[in-house]
Amino acid sequence: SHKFWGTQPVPQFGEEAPTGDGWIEPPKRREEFRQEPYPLPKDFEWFPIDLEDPAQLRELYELLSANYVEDDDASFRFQYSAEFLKWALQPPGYRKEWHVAVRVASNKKLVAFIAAVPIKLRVRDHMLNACEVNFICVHKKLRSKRLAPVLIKEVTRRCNLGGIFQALYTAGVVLPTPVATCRYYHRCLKINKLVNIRFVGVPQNMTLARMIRLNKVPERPRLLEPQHGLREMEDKDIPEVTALYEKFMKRFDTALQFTEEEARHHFLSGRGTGPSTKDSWKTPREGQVVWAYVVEDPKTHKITDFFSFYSLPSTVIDHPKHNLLNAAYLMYYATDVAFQDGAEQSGRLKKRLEELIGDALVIADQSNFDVFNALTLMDNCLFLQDLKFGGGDGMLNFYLFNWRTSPLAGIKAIGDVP
Ligand code: YNC
Ligand code: MG
Repeated sequence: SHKFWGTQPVPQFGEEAPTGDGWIEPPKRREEFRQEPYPLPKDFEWFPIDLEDPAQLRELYELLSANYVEDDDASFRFQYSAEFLKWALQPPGYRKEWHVAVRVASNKKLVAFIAAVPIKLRVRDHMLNACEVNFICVHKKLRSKRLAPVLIKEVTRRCNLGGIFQALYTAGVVLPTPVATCRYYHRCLKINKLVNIRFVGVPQNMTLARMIRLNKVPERPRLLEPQHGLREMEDKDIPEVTALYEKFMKRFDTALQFTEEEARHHFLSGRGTGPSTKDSWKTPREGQVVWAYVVEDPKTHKITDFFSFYSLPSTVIDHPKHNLLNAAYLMYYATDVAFQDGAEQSGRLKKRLEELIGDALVIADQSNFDVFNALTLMDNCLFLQDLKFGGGDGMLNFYLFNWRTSPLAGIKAIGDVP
């Protein structure tokens, strides 16, 4: 029943579990791929969008703001900022020709988009030079006309011409065939507003006042006290952070691999402008997309832990008072407690992660986020429940293109909090 996905090099539903890991279609030489862009329906043309041009970046922002992902009952729609789009689409080594746009030939209006960025992905013991595909969007008026398969084939062709044959992508919808499925969890911060916009309801046996009290977070990050050593991540931390990240992520079946340059991009380049002040943890910078903190051991000056989160607001659709839901999303974190013998079994890892992510919640709360979101992956299931995250309706499916592997229990603890 999947007219398009049935033709693609992805595991099909009902196929036998693979016995080994590897490609589905073998790599080919550049000359063997189609050299010209796929044809578009008449009236449309491919457009080499240039995100360095503020006007074109603005057009992309507007297309996505009005037409990108909504929740199931069309109450909220992602509103990626222009700064976020630049940060996500221009990592080190990005290729401009992998930002694929479609516009109406007559009036040049932007109506569809898809993008790939280069990544280095470890799946079990294979290192893949791959790409991550994201931001597929077709204008609402052009839906169900089979434009999406053309976008996907075109971005695939361009990646193939660049010598890339595997991809990672995520989607809320179920397609053939997820390698992992995670659930979204939400830590409510601004209860009044979240109830007001119906992001959450007040449970039967609860009052609003009690709900507010139960969800209150401290006013100051606990680890910010000098004896603990929490501070904003700085450029000089990047070598240690990159090494700590890599060692921490070895514990999982799959992970992105970052060079120092890439880590610098992911953790520091989205930080916006403006000085780093003592109070910067409660005053976001102009255009800030990413928040990144380290714990520096006050005695040894070693970086022992870090965490990061990013800002991704959603439009509140058709609400008289509020038009924006300010959401923070947990990104990467690591702690050297994980390398101590028996840290997981003894509960020491859980305790440390509760301290770290608990402080991330305080910083997000002070920076005026309404909600803090996290997925059931990595070690998140250790702290979600006790830090008062609640399970949401949203699921996120992870997919690999042209790579076979058995299901990744390694995007760890898939499924619900125990
Ligand atoms: C989706 N999200 O199943 P079949 S996530 C992939 N990802 O094909 P039409 C999708 N495929 O089932 P529409 C998909 N959603 O017949 C639908 N499809 O085989 C498949 N929404 O095409 C669908 N963004 O053009 C069906 O559908 C075929 O007009 C139908 O367009 C779909 O970015 C879409 O949710 C999603 O803008 C563009 O609904 C549109 O509905 C829309 O008739 C709102 O398409 C925004 C939205 C999805 C966000 C994301 C990840 C994208 C991954 C794409 C796959 C990449 C593969 C790897 C390529 C590189 C390889 C290398 C090397
Ligand atoms: Mg379509």
